[in-house]
Amino acid sequence: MTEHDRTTSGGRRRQVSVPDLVAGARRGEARSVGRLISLVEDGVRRTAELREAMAALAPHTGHAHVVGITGAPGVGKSTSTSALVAELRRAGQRVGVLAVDPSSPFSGGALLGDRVRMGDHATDPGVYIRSMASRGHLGGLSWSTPQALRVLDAAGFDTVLVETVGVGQSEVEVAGLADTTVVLLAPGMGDGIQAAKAGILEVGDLYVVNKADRDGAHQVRRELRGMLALADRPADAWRPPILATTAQTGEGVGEVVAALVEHREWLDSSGQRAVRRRRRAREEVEALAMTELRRTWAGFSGAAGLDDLADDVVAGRRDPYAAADALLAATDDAGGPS
Ligand SMILES: Nc1nc2c(ncn2[C@@H]2O[C@H](COP(=O)(O)OP(=O)(O)OP(=O)(O)O)[C@@H](O)[C@H]2O)c(=O)[nH]1
Ligand SMILES: [Mg+2]
Repeated sequence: MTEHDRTTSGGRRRQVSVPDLVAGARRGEARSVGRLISLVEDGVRRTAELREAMAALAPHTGHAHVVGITGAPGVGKSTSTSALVAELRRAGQRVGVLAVDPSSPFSGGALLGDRVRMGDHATDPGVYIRSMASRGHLGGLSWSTPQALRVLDAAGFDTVLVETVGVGQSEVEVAGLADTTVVLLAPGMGDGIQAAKAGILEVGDLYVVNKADRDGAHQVRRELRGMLALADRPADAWRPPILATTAQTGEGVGEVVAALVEHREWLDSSGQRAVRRRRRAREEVEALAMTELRRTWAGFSGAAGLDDLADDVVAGRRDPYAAADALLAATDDAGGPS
């Protein structure tokens, strides 16, 4: 995205006001949506604008069905996402796509291949596709991705697909963000073992074995079925279906959409949507508050500065509890994290 309307350090007036951007996004203008997400990516450097934007967007959120798509590198997440977009468009939905790269603090380049794979939708005004870095620090996914999701939600997309590579904690994190989490597997990648390791057996609402055209797809399904059967679930819990797709041809993708609809209905009838969204909001508020606190603490100088307190602890002049108390007291004196 080269169309950032960055404010310069000289404080020159920005070209587009936040209310204009929000209004544009609400009309479904891709350019405004893109600029708001850039604002999220710029994060702490543009806090005032970001706050203004989030305040203006808040009343318009809550409509979108957020679907997380996760799985090991190369299982076919981007190809599946593109096929899902096509299917959802056929059903008349407006669809947003957020491809989050949790391993990189930079967006754009690394996901160039995605732009090719999702190129079919590049000129469709009912589709918005954006790659985003999630930043390797201060909360990762839990900080920036929910805010980008809020932009897409307020922009009126019916479904928002969030693609995240399953590396370590990220599939658990994406599960925290989504209303419905789709875990993708594929034959020939040692996925069975990986699945157990990465804890994805707990997070999936739908399991999709992609590359069904390849040998071994049945085997993966069988293994997965066996492992999921061992999971302890209450009688009224959602039972994650295991589906098979060939994302390249679109085969089986209709069934995935049907399962998404079923899960969405279950979320509503069981009350789980509210439970999940509250948990999501709690984590978001906590992550933001922690970020603000750290920023405040890092800015302190003098007697209660974090470095000075650390020196006191190292030298034995204070114990860590007393130092923590002093830090918190100084935060209060500073008027709290505003
Ligand atoms: N045979 C076969 N190949 C597939 C299928 N779906 C995707 N592929 C291929 O698998 C490769 C990886 O697909 P991607 O969609 O980029 O996978 P990904 O999970 O998004 O990959 P990363 O984002 O790099 O983790 C590409 O070469 C695809 O063409 C399928 O159903 N069958
Ligand atoms: Mg991909």
